Amino acid sequence: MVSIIESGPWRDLAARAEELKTVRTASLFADEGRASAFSIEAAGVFLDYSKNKIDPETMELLLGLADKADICGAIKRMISGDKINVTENRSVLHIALRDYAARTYHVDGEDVSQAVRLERERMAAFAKRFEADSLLGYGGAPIDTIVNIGIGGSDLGPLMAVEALRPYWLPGKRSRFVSNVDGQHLSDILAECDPARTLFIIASKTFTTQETMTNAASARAWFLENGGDEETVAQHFIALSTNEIAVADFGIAPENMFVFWDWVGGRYSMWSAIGMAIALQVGADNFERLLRGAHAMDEHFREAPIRENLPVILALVGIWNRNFIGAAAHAILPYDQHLHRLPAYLQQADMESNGKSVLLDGSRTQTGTGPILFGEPGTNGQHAFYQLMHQGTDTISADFIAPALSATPLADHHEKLLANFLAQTEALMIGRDFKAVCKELEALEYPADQIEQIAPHRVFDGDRPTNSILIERLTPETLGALIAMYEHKIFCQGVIWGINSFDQWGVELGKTLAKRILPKIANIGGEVLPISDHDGSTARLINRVNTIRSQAETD
Ligand code: G6Q
Repeated sequence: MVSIIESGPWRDLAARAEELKTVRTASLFADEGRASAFSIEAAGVFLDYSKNKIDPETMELLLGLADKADICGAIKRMISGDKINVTENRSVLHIALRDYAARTYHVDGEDVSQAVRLERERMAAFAKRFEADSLLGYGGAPIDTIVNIGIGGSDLGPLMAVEALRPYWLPGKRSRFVSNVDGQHLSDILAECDPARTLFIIASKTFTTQETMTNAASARAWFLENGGDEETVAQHFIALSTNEIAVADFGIAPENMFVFWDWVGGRYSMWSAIGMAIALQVGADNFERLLRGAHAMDEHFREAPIRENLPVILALVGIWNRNFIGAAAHAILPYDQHLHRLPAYLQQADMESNGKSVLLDGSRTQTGTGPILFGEPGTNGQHAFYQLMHQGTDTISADFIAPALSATPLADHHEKLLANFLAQTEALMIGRDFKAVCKELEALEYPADQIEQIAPHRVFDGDRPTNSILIERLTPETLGALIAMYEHKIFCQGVIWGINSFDQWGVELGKTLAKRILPKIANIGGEVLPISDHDGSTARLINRVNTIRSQAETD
């Protein structure tokens, strides 16, 4: 496989980046049409990417790169069910889960659309029963609390969306999420639950994940010890999974299982049965609105030419910043408190998808791939890590995301939030040079020697690349469109880098080693066994842990 970095567009982009080194992004706004030329809108999402150091020539080169990587062909291969996840020999068809255009999707020649529709209907029917208070617990009272037990892709999407859609929560219903194998996570949540009114959702694609199975078993034991019995488990436990045998082995009947399929990647699964917690917390109709929002972005993604294609453009700007401007980290900064789990969600979506060093043909990549993602809601981040973004030694690119209207307005809070959203991208681009700082300090009548001392610390280099992503308000539709936009962006970047965005072998080694170590951890007050076959550091740490545990008192 010829690496993309050997291609003409890649080399030309590298040369263009050199030429632009001495150009200030702000100066590019001499072209009055820049902001409108470098903006694009689709499915209720408006993207302004004009505060990146790009010009029309750069954009043409980036579009040439997309052509060279055959983005259009790759999109077609994905939606036609080709097994583009080559290392797991799987199709990648999360868009089928939210198709409302009556399209058909095929895996191994078999139409999967009908199965998707049926499962969507089963989910909606179940959610409607919950909403109508007709899901009853063992004592006859309606279930009002759901506890989603899952991790990674079986946790982050539902959790993020439930938080984002808080204004749509059904009154009197609440949801909790348990992911960590740390027993404190489950215990803390169980302490808030009434077993007679709680539904446990065991969300696991494989139904073998250690954390989830451990939490599920402990939740079941707690239920049985606190009023439930084997007969009433069926009223209080449902499973979301692809593994019917393991679900049955756990004791959950087929009618309490909602299925999805191996062509739905874990981190792309919130649109499937894995979204059950969302459907229960905001209602089946709002869950459908979420899926329809994603579908609208999908329609745009598959139909729009690449130069008018929002996810493609976002991907290209990201490639430019990552590979040619040198931004190895990318911040996700939602100016909406309800999106507070979006950075964590996208961290998985992006870093697990594109955190790869090997190309599809098995050779090592010669260029940077997925950036480090991090973020916090604005304005909180401004009082924490933005310092480094403004004045640190590394360039960090960022997506600033905001709704123009608040879902729950309060006094002038939203105006202040928006002012900060707008000011930060301006500040990051314009910066403040030494002369301007001196002038300011002179106006404040600072003595000359102090100005000399202080001024360098107050200089902002500027030219920090940002995207501004604006939506009218955060609704199920705009949330769906936003997430679909990011999914497609990640996919396009993976295509250009020539990597498989849909496997995650990098999480395997740690899991295997944890299994090996588990039997060596001493019981409280138990015997310490000699540790061998580990590196010196790990062996010593195990010994130290075991010494503490063996000397501790049992409760
Ligand atoms: C996502 C990953 C991973 C997965 C979890 C949970 O793409 O595959 O985060 O979602 O490991 O897996 P299960 O759903 O199988 O428990």
